[in-house]
Amino acid sequence: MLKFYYSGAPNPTKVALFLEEAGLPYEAIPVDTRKGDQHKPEFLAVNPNAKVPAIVDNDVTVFDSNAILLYLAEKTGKFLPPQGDKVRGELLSWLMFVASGVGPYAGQCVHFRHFAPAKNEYAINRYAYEAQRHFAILDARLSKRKYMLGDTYTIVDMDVWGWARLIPFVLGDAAWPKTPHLKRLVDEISARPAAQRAVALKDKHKFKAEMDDEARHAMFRHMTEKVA
Ligand SMILES: N[C@@H](CCC(=O)N[C@@H](CS)C(=O)NCC(=O)O)C(=O)O
Repeated sequence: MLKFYYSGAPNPTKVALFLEEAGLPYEAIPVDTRKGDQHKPEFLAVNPNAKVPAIVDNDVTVFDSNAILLYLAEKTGKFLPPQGDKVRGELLSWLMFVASGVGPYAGQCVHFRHFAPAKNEYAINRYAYEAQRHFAILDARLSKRKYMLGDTYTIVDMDVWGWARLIPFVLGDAAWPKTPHLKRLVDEISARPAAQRAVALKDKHKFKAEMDDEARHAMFRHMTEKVA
């Protein structure tokens, strides 16, 4: 059975959404990143980048949520747009846009707003600005079409949902009114039974909740290792 290495964080949750939507049987294997499970040799053999999500599907190992979504969609033929080079170009572009822009900027915004040991206004504003800018680009696209690639619900929408549903945590409660079309998509997906099961998956395991010294050591290693 497909092994799914996960936590309740945004990137694993989008893969959980696909697995639930597609009805694929899977074994959920918790990786408690606040306890340092991501650095254990058995997990590094699956993902040398020490991050969730990752999957092992027989002899195929895939890490990075965006790669996993594309792999699973192509394997099952589910949640892909209609055939055609034009829409294939759009699929790849928007997946990479989320992978290289939305995810990293939203993630760094969360880090500097909520977890960095000292308030750094420059870093907070830079990442908030970029996260907001990326979300606004998604919003503009969704102002003209139901889903990211048109009329069909695809892996790009799942990818977008993973981070966009956390906009209040990323940017603050005042952010939602700035991206109403994105909120419309998030609300629609969040209401789906598969999304509710994906979000509830984290409750099947008791993940560590405290962001204490052990968690900071596991997740923010730069705090104890000087590079420059
Ligand atoms: N590009 C990767 C990023 C994965 C990632 O940052 N995962 C986070 C959870 S959302 C993680 O494992 N954090 C633990 C750590 O940084 O130690 C993806 O999209 O899967």
